[in-house]
Amino acid sequence: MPGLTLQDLPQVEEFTPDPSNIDAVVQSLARVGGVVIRGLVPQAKLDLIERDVRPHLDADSPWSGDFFPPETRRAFGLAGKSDTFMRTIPMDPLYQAVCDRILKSTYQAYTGQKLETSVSHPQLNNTIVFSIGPGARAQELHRDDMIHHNYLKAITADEWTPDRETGIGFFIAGKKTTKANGATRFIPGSHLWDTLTPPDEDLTFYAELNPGDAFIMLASCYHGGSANTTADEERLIFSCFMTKGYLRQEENQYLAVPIEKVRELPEEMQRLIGYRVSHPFLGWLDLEDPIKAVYGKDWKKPETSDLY
Ligand SMILES: O=C(O)CCC(=O)C(=O)O
Ligand SMILES: [Fe+2]
Repeated sequence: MPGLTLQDLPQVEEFTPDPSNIDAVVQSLARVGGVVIRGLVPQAKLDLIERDVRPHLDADSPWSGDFFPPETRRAFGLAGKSDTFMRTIPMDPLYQAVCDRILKSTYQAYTGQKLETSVSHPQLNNTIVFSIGPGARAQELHRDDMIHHNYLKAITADEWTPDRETGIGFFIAGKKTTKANGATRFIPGSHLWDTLTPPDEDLTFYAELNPGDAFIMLASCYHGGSANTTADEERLIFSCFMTKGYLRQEENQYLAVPIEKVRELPEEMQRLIGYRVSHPFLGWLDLEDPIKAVYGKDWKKPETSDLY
């Protein structure tokens, strides 16, 4: 975007996690593409999540490609590894409300002369904990909606509608994140750009967060992890994405979470990670609700199977 500076772009807004902020958060995402939520997760919860994930971070080995710097350690498949992570991050009520507003899809289609209305609920796309150590270089700016081949045309903020979006990211600071230790940077308003407009490093805003603060971002925004230029600070981020119910999940939940672990989860979480039909007709098992795989022979077949 030649000639533009960060001042010309929409200003990033901050909110508290109060549920009454949902409308304002959605409006802000529509205009800016990213919002900061202050004070979402208390320190005691962060400590519990860290205790669950630290052994997995320690066991991770350096990434061999160049998408992540080698100083990055990650933990994945969190639905099978940390109940506190799942309840606190993906299932956060404000985040879920935002995902419902933007990613829930209602579709109408004729079957014969009958107009059927089907609802597809958002589902978990991925779970990642990042620990990024001193000396890590910056990650290239990218849009996570590339995974879904989401070609977009340039529009104005007034023209934005939720159907443009394929995913919403949620990044919670497990430790203080600053520009110096590699805070996620993103280009405000870049969700309104044409997909084939390249990113511009001069237009980035750094989402600097205190422990427990959150950054919510549309997957269509240019963003990336930044360089950790400190001598001794770890940047610890607890993250997930949600996606539309009819798109393929980035992290394969059916393989990432052993079925024995899935059986231990509350039904709400089983549904969230993908054990549900996206209406109409997507994801069935024997033309029935895939949750039957979780309950095995204890599963009670409903009287009428509704796949619309
Ligand atoms: O490290 C970060 O803050 C962001 C990471 C990221 O964007 C990614 O891995 O896709
Ligand atoms: Fe990303």
